[in-house]
Amino acid sequence: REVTTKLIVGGMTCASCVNTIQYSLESLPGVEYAHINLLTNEANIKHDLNQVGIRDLIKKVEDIGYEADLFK
Ligand code: 9UX
Repeated sequence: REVTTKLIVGGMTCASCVNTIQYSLESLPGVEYAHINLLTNEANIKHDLNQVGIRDLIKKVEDIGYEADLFK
């Protein structure tokens, strides 16, 4: 099931952070794209819930040194 999840990402300081996070998320099987906005700290991620869940997305961002929470 394809869904788009919005996360709030903390700890991004420069454009390279955006690229790092985008690349890491898009390397996960089941992630179609990760679009990240440095100014709003939002990440919009289209993914297949059967392959990668919201917890997996958050864990990936945290594993590479940033903070992430589900946008509410
Ligand atoms: Mo930019 Mo981000 O120099 O971790 S890559 S701050």
